[in-house]
Amino acid sequence: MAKKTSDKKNSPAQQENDKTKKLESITTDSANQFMTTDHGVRINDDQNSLKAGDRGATLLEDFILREKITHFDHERIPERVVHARGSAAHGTFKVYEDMSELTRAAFLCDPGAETPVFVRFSTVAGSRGSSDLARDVRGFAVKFYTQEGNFDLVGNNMPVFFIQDAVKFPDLIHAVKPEPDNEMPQAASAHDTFWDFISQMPESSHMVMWAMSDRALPRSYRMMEGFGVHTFRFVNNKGVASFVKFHWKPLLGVHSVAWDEAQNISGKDPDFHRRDLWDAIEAGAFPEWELGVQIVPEEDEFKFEFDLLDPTKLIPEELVPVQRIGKMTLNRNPENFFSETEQVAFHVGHVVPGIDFTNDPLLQGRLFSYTDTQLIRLGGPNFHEIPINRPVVPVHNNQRDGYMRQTINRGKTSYGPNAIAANDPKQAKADEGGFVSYNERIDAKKIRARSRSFFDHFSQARLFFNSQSDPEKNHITDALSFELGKVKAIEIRERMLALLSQIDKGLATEVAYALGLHIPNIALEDLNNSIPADADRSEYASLNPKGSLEKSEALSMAGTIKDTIQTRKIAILAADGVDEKSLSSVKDMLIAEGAVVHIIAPKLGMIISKGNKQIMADESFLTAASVLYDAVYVPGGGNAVATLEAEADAIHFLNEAFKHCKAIAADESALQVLESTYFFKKLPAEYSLETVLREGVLISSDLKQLTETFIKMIGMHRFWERENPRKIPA
Ligand code: HDD
Repeated sequence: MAKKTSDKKNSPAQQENDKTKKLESITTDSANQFMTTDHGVRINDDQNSLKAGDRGATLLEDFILREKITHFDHERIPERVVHARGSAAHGTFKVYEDMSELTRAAFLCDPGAETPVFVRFSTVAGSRGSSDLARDVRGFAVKFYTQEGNFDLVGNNMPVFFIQDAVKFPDLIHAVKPEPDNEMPQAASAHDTFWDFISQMPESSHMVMWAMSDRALPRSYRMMEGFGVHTFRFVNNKGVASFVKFHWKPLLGVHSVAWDEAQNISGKDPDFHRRDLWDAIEAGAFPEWELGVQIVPEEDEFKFEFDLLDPTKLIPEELVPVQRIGKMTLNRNPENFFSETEQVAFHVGHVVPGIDFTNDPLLQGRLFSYTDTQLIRLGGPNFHEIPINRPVVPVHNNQRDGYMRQTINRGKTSYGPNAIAANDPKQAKADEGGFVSYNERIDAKKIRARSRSFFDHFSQARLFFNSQSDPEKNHITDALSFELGKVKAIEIRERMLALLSQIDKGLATEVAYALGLHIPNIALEDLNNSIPADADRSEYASLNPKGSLEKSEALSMAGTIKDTIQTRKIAILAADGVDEKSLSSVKDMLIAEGAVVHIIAPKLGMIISKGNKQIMADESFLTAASVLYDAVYVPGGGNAVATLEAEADAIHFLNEAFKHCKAIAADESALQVLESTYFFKKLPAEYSLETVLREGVLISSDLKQLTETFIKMIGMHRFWERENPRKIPA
């Protein structure tokens, strides 16, 4: 087995830590190696099978052929039943300050310690080959390889969930997955079975608002928040516990794309998010998140108007601020997708001393599901031995054997107590790092029921809606009108309208208008159809209190970080005759700010500038599309301007960028190109910095000033106000 000698070693993307070193020892590279069978025999002919004569039948004896075909036949494993499509990266985590007052978790107590992590982002509903840009929740699963064993924070990019009890998870997933008779639609919730289920489960209202918001269409995995969702527990050395909610805050801000754009990206580049993550890390632009915690002392458990154990509720940041306690940096792409990204096995039950569970019934069910699913997906109980899953600390116990066992356990004993081996491996006392479960008092009757404290199904859905900016609210209205518009059964649409009217009458009225329906009069008590057979309906009736908080700023993306253009993709449209200075000066300044700039021309190859300089085109109008960029610049240059003005694809590029509310800038000498767009005549006649920053379109002859303003515009991400009232036919 050859040690890896990849030239990636010298790139900034190759960062070493404990986990990397361990993986390195079993990573191979075939450079300068002979080809062998799986059993190490060198192969002389990999082009022809062994035959009885050169035109004869193939011989069964051909072990090289048999081995190769057999291995190929068995290459696939079942995809994850949910979160099948994902991509991952390695990195590190460092806590800012000693958190030992709250938790004994060693990796959170030593600011000097660097903990390796492996993070997998995913969509939920689609198959492995589906598009990254489906409207969906995104998985955000982090494996911390700590010195006390692995801790997995298996979260999503939304802080709440659709259901309150794990027993409903298979129903939820069956409802959202493609319908079983015809396996349609792929990676989409816009169909009858999903909304049929949702329309009878008012507890999903809050999560539905998140899923119909722009949060379901991230611009990048690097620009998403992450949430542990459930309330967990921190436990300190004295055994004192506090409730904790985990957050990931991206340092690039939280940004999304438009729905029309998402649909287009799905066709132009279904790997958009995967590529974006990979490219950023390869370029050394390492994505970063701060780990945040909301802490609630045990004695405050009942202080809130919602139940901390209810996973359809968040703790508004106004009530309990998020403390940022550390930073995660992703700095290395995997070497091999299957071995690492596909075989990684996360589990909410992988905790370390100092982190513990609560009785959230969704969390409790998850604690069973994750090991169980790995048994079928990875084929047996030894999946913890797959390199990506191994902790960086030694593993010793009396578990033995099973399919594909890797460890060679020495000695006679695989039981305890044992005298033969002096009772090794030994149990560890708490002060030796042994995991001791939090001593929660339990005194209850065995019962299948739901606590009444879980029955406010609407007030946080309303809080979320009220906290959105006007464009964000419009997007939610449009998303619901789209999704329910794809539903065929009128009664499902109507039930949804009744649910929506409990959240916000105006929202329900607008969606009803789009669907050409009236809001039916269904009483609050009759909305919930998720009730046990013998239950009294009234015991399961939804509640809809007003809620004491009107708005929570943190729930909107409008106020996110908007002062960086790091890794933003900018298109420069050019053709022969382009003014080289107008192109290069803007390009260089954008690159200096960390942006990625592509020159897009009518064809690939060299562009000859006005001054006869050769400039390489990165893409042509055939290979590129405006939906793959964040902003567009059009430089000057007489012939180039004439070419672009006559190039329908260039005009479409600009119209579409305008439609998707992106920053557009042009050298004044390229005015003609902009004049040919649909939107030009709709721009305000008066130009001031204020109108430019409102409209997001800038035309100027002062290239330095143009670039400075353009950089501000790109940092603002999108000019969503543009959508109303103008729609662009692009
Ligand atoms: Fe789950 C995978 C997140 C509820 C059962 N889940 C999975 C992954 C993420 C989440 C990010 C992908 C991990 C990876 O990248 O490999 N799941 C969540 C969150 C939930 C949640 C944030 C609610 C708060 N999940 C949930 C419930 C159940 C499951 C209630 C079952 C009772 N989830 C699974 C699973 C998966 C999974 C079937 C599929 C693949 C895997 O576990 O490893 O066990």
